[in-house]
Amino acid sequence: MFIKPLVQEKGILHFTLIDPDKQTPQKAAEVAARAEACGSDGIMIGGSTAGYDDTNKTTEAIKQNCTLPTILFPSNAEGISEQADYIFWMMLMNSQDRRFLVGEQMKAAPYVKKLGIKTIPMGYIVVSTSARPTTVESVGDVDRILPEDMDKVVAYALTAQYYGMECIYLEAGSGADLPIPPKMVNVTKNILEIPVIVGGGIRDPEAARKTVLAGADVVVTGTISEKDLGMFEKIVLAVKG
Ligand code: 1GP
Repeated sequence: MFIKPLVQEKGILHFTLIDPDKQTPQKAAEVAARAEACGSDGIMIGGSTAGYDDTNKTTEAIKQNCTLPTILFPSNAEGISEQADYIFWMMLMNSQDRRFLVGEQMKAAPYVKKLGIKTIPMGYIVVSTSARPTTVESVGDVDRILPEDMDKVVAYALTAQYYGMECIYLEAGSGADLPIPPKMVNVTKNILEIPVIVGGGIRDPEAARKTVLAGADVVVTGTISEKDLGMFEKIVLAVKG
């Protein structure tokens, strides 16, 4: 167990997502150091196109510059690194493609065992909040969940919990038009006994605060730290405040 004890110790958490394909390892290390300095609680490393080399180099650079826990957030079996502390062991619950349910996982599992990376079992649920499908929606071939589909999101979330997942992640997709609606966060949180991670499309402190007030245990931001580090710091403060 990793997420629940960390929430019990530190309260609501903020995780910083770094995509190894969107910046150099050096820049990623700088962002990680800023994240630690302003109070973020963990560094997630992953992206839809990141392969082993980029993931490994970026994780190594981050570890040299930052003492926060590093958690791999892979989109496929290539996105691993022996430098990382943890890996989100994800099932894209609403995928219609076997690859994202068990296929990529069974490719990666022997390496995860060999490299000794600690797993955090997580039910990943992608919600369609954007006018056009986000990358994760398209690549993941999702059974669409619309922002008003409360019963559907709850059914997927409970399925994840009953599988024994340590947490669930409500994902609007990187750069989504809108974050996960607070009502959906609230409904999901109220029915589950496991922590709820929320990310995608959170670009300002107000959206971050609404997500926290709705019941998120962990708020994830990614794109904003590539674009505006000042705004990123304000978001971390809004989550932690
Ligand atoms: C994507 O939820 C994360 O997996 C972060 O999304 O890049 O929109 O912050 P953003």
